[in-house]
Amino acid sequence: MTIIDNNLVQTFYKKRKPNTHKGDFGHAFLIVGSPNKMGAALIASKACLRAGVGLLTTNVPKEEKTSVTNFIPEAMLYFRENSIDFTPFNAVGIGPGLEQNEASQKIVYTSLLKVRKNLVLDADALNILAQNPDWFSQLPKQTILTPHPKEFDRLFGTHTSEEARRETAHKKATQWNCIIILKGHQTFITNGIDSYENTTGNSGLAKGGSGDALTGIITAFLAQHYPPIHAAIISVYLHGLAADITLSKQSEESMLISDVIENLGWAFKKIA
Ligand code: B4P
Ligand code: MG
Repeated sequence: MTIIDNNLVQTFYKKRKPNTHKGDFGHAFLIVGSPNKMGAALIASKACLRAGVGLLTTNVPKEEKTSVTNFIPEAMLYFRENSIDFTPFNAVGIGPGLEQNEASQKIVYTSLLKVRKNLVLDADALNILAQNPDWFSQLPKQTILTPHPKEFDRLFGTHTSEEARRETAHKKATQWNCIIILKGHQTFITNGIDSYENTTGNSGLAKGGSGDALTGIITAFLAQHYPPIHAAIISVYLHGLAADITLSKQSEESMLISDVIENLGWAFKKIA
């Protein structure tokens, strides 16, 4: 087991060169949000942009247009009613704030077939996968799954300890050639070959929206051409580090994920 700390992240973090343009930093696509859960879409989108992506397009229901444009003018929009052409995108994140309905199932399945690399599945995208286990065989190579323990058990059966979940995660990552991020205190990451344990983060993250931000950050690093295992490691590390930095002005009780996203910049400065 490798510990995720500043030294490890330094070995692959790519500091920006001065002579670069937005095309160098990729185009992320987030399929997120539904009429009752637009907060998740906004959180994931904001975190994605704060994690350095060159361009972000956010896929939301058409009636939610103004919430995205008002809150995140930097994001472009792609309405859910259209069938999706994935060709412009370097990385795709699906799940935060999505609902588990027929339309979402269709989107998840289409994405498994059409997105051939750099895919992140979270939240209801994972719950939909749990209901359709045959789809595991369709996962693009090195797809990143980001379950919390409850989502993990929906995917792979009930477990009685974290240790048991870690063992299953390792086996399933090997079986399906994917990366599993088992979230929680000391988040565990495995690609079925190597395993990692995170050292950053605090219980201020135990609040709605924290996982949505992580999905946005991972999608941003994938779009920036990080290999999926590096994208997983650096995202989990920075997400936790930004939460630790937030403790200088907030308590674990008062912290909001919006504060954490605002502190991503300070977290980047600590690894640069
Ligand atoms: P959902 O409705 O699925 O919650 P969510 O929208 O996915 O929440 P969110 O996206 O904000 O957080 P996530 O966990 O994805 O309902 C969650 C249900 O699962 C609830 O019933 C809850 O009780 C249960 N559940 C969640 N976590 C559980 C756990 N660890 N054990 C048992 N039951 C659990 O992402 C949270 C993020 O914050 C992750 O990145 C995580 O690593 C980080 N984080 C949370 N607590 C942390 C801590 N103490 N220290 C460090 N990091 C922490
Ligand atoms: Mg979540």
